[in-house]
Amino acid sequence: MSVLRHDWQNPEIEALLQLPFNDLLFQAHSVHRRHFDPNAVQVSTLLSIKTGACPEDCKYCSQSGHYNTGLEKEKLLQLEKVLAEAETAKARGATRFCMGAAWKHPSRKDFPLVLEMVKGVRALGLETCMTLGQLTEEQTSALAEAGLDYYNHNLDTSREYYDKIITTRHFDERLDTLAHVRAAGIKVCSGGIVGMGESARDRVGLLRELANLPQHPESVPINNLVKIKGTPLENVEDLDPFDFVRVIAVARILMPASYVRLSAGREQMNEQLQALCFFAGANSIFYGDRLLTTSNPLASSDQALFARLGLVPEGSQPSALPHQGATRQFHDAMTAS
Ligand code: SAM
Ligand code: DTB
Ligand code: SF4
Repeated sequence: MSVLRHDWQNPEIEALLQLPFNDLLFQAHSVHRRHFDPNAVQVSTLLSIKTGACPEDCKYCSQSGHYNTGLEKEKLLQLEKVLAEAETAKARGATRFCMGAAWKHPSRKDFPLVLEMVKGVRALGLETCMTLGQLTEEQTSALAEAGLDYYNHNLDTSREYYDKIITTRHFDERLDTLAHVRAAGIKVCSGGIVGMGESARDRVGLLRELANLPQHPESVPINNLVKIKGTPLENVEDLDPFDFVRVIAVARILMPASYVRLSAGREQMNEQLQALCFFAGANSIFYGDRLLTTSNPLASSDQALFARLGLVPEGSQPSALPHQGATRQFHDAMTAS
């Protein structure tokens, strides 16, 4: 096992990002194998529990009230609807259910229902994750008491690039919420987005901030920007796909024991690119036809990809089973409902 470091410096990370591609992938994959079963992938399903009209101005987001993206807004969903979606996700083979709300922070009025959602989803035997924006210490403790397993709160980009992307909040406020989450004993899910016109130096900065947190996030989602019509980033230049793989690989090396999630943007990737990401150390995905407001690969395409690559969803059956059998079970579970 590698030692977990929290003192990474920019030049070291820059050097990793610039390694010849094969050297970088070999190093990342070696680290990956030392810490994880290289053929197991954690599978989460996402649901938007409150959609659109967000007061924040994140330039990438379909849900910001500052841009005209044509998105239909929705109030906070009813508990029954959320539980029904969670049951479907479970029947299809997901082990974690992630609920996202387009809020700057949860309101006093909505918070009790959010707590009920955590309890209800947990009672179904799923891990729970929420992403609700900024939290106070009191709210964080209440979520912990309700049994929340993970809180997703992304740093999104480097400190230096932050105000080019979001002006309605500060980078340090994100760190404050992450500290509350950690202190309350909830597992941390924090990552970022690439392909927003940032420089390689910004990618280094984002990765350094994540790796130098007092404790590495248990889960690190790496999102490739999904370009949304009507947002300021709708026409930003595509990131070289190999540079995306490099970010995954460096996240794996810096945070060897964390799950690295190949997150938004998979629909725009071919299977070969996704396979490279898995080789580079990605071991978690969002599974299901929708992310929050945009589409994700069809469940059937992911089943086929897993089968072709001999990947197995973590936690859905004993890992001792031969891959083909295990993959068939995953397929059966995923197509059951
Ligand atoms: N409102 C809360 C917040 O921002 O913390 C939670 C929901 S927000 C939609 C969760 C994350 O989704 C963002 O931090 C961002 O990383 C990711 N995201 C949003 N829009 C995206 C897009 N168009 N492409 C890629 N990732 C995106
Ligand atoms: C994360 O890092 N990515 C997810 C989840 N955490 C909440 C969200 C991706 C959103 C992609 C754009 C959309 O569907 O609106
Ligand atoms: Fe709101 Fe979150 Fe979208 Fe930013 S990323 S506009 S905070 S929903």
